[in-house]
Amino acid sequence: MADAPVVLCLNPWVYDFAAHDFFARPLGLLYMAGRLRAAGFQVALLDCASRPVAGQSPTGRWPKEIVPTPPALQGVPRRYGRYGLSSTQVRQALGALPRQPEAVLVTSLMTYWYPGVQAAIAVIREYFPAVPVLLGGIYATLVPDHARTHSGADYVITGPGEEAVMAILADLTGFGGQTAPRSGDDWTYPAWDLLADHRCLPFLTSRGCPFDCDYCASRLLEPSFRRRRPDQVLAEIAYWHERFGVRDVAFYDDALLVDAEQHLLPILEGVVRLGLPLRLHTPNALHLGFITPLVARWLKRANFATLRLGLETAAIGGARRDRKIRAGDLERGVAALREAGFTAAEIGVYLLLGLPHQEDAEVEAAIRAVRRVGATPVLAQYSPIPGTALWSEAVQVSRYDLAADPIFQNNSIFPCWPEFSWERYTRLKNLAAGRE
Ligand code: B12
Repeated sequence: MADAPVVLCLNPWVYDFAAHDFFARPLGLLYMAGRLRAAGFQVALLDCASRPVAGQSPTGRWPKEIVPTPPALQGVPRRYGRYGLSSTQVRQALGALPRQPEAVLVTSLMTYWYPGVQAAIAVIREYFPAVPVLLGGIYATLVPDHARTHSGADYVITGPGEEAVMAILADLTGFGGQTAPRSGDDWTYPAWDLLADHRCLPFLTSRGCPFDCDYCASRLLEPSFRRRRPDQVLAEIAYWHERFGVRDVAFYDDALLVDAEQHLLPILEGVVRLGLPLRLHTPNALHLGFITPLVARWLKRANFATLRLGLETAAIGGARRDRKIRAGDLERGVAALREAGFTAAEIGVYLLLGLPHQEDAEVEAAIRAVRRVGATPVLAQYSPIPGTALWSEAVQVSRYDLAADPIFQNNSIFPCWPEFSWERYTRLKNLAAGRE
């Protein structure tokens, strides 16, 4: 295998005003790395957005280094920073690679984190000026023209990148790769073993979402809804548990509970049957309408430690933008979870804040409704996303030229409020936290 081409897979830094590692792992890049390895390439990983491994918590603060605020965001009363490894640590890791890679694969996440992509690619250029850089991921998919012009990558690839990368690498390296051994349902495991940190396994039991909510980009990223077989899911979780003793599994699925009796419940039954000592987490929201008493009991039995439910647009009593919430879903879903033994503190309900034309009264009513039913409101600031149904309204109301620069899609600056207001934000945050 010594002659197989080396591919460096790189997860850039996070550049933002605020960022918290809430089970954040570069799963897309790990999937790419898994596929490349299965095809015979040698793969190295550099995760610039990693945190020190010390300590037990799979979530927490990233080290932050203050960097100059981008000119377009001058005036925002917050400190801009680079989150993750220091520049020296990244340089050391690049210098320590046993040989120059034949190609570098860079992933991307939030559209407005592109300064991290640019910075990472610039460092790669210093070390390996002639090595082709391929960029993919969420930023590359949602704003490809911007990525082509501004990222510094040689290739910008949109959408699920497995097939495209194989073709480009075959072209660049002349290495056809071996046929990847396919599992029964065609999902090669992500190369999670390459991460230094095995505290948390990011996990997908499905790709895509059958819903199409106005604010969400899921359909643009993955047009079809595909699920793995429950036995395959279980086999993968058991595999990682056996190999690394993983305790925390964070599901990234956009629609984990759809058709639960055929999908999630058999998975959870298996987790319980095998006696796997896991804590399960859903940092990405669950659909409230699918939480029946049976589902709630299984979530409890299988030891879900972090539950986030999506109420999202907070339009209690009004029909707005959310294709997946019906009247009564909040009450019924939370009642089922409470009945199953979850406490109010354990049931977090995401409420989107900062939507175009959203009145504070709407958010306040939703916060109170969530508290009343016995759950905990969690405010999630809205990030406008090109290509979504809500985009044109967001562009219209924003005080920034949202389409001109994805930097303005940053949720921390409340791009769809008439102005940034700490006072307004703090008041709603306090209300959500029960500090009225
Ligand atoms: C899991 C998730 C999270 C996790 C963390 C994820 C992480 N790794 O850090 C959590 C829950 C923490 C999170 C938080 C947030 N998220 Co989020 N999240 C997601 C979610 C559901 C899945 C991302 C994922 O890992 N997918 C699985 C992998 C396998 O897919 P992938 O990364 O796209 O990779 C594939 C392709 O892109 C491509 N690819 C990837 N890399 C590469 C590289 C190369 C070279 C190539 C060729 C191809 C390629 O191939 C891969 C395999 O097919 C997406 C929605 C979605 N469906 O994608 C939203 C999403 C990315 N999040 C979004 C938002 C808004 C947020 C929040 C701001 C929400 C909020 N208001 O609080 C926060 C901010 C986070 C922060 N830290 O500050 C938005 C993006 C907004 C934007 N402007 O870009 C999305 C798109 C959801 C939406 N609303 O539409 N998120």
